[in-house]
Amino acid sequence: VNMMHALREAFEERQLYVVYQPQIDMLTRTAVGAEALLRWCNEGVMISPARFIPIAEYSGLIIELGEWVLRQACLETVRLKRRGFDHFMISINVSQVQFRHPQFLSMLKRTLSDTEASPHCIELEITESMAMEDPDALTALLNQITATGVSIAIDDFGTGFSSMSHLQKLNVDRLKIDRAFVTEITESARGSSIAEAIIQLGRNLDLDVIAEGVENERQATILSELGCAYGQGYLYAMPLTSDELDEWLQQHA
Ligand code: G
Ligand code: G
Ligand code: MN
Ligand code: NA
Repeated sequence: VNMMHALREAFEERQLYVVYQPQIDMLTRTAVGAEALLRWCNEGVMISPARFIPIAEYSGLIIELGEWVLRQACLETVRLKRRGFDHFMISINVSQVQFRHPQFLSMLKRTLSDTEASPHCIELEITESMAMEDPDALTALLNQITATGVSIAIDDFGTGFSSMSHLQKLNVDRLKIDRAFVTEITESARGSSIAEAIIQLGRNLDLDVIAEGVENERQATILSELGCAYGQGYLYAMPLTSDELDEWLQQHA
């Protein structure tokens, strides 16, 4: 209850902010986009979204908070476009509570039109477990989102139990290989087998694949050899503030 109150106050007093972690084309080593990640600095102490997102979900604040993050990301794409980064894509994590909200689609459309962001510069990340429930409703929603021009990625891919036949029917654009499987790559002889299977699945279903949590060159080399197109992780860049992203892009775009 304390934290719920503090979170609402932080939101109202604008103590929450969004950072952007670059996403890289593994062949050219240039930035193609970034993932928006929410941050809360409470009296000098960082509180992880892994802790406060569940509270925001429970209290319902996630609806306003999620809309605010989407708006920030849309405005960021508009700002980057003015600076010449036309096709820079920003990915936004969408909570299941937000995603199931009856007004989600209208909120998305309204935010795109209010901010004048190009839908082609926005990607929504849903988790694998969200992608597996209530097939008919989900299929319809993903089709409606895709019709706006916004892309869909499945986050933390490999940690759930998607059936391939189900995945094939969904309007999805990209799979994000969970960090755990990227870490495993260099840990044993068969450590890359799950990453490899996901990359192959992406190829078969015509989906892009991005590896998250890429921390060293060995992982990057193996992923690249396996045919993984995109990477994200501390090897390339930490999550950056909007100003830091500008500076970083001077060198990496
Ligand atoms: O940035 P960090 O690694 O601390 O994020 C921890 C978790 O919080 C990740 O699972 C990430 O997806 C989630 N997260 C970060 N920002 C947001 C956000 O804006 N909305 C939602 N729903 N989840 C977020
Ligand atoms: O669940 P999701 O994929 O949205 O979470 C992304 C989280 O992973 C963010 O909190 C981000 O800070 C974190 N992250 C990003 N790159 C790396 C990395 O290279 N190593 C580790 N350990 N964490 C990372
Ligand atoms: Mn994510
Ligand atoms: Na993830």
